[in-house]
Amino acid sequence: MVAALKQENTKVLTGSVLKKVEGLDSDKDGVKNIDEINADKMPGDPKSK
Ligand SMILES: [Ca+2]
Repeated sequence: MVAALKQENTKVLTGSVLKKVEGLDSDKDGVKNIDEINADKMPGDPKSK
């Protein structure tokens, strides 16, 4: 997430930043970020999926 924000040169969570990270599994719990977001879970917390 932080890398994607730097890449976009912004600290604002834009749609394009979300698009870049939604296919990733930031917390490595086996569930993609987009699936965690849609399920109202936290993509940065491996205990939340
Ligand atoms: Ca995850």
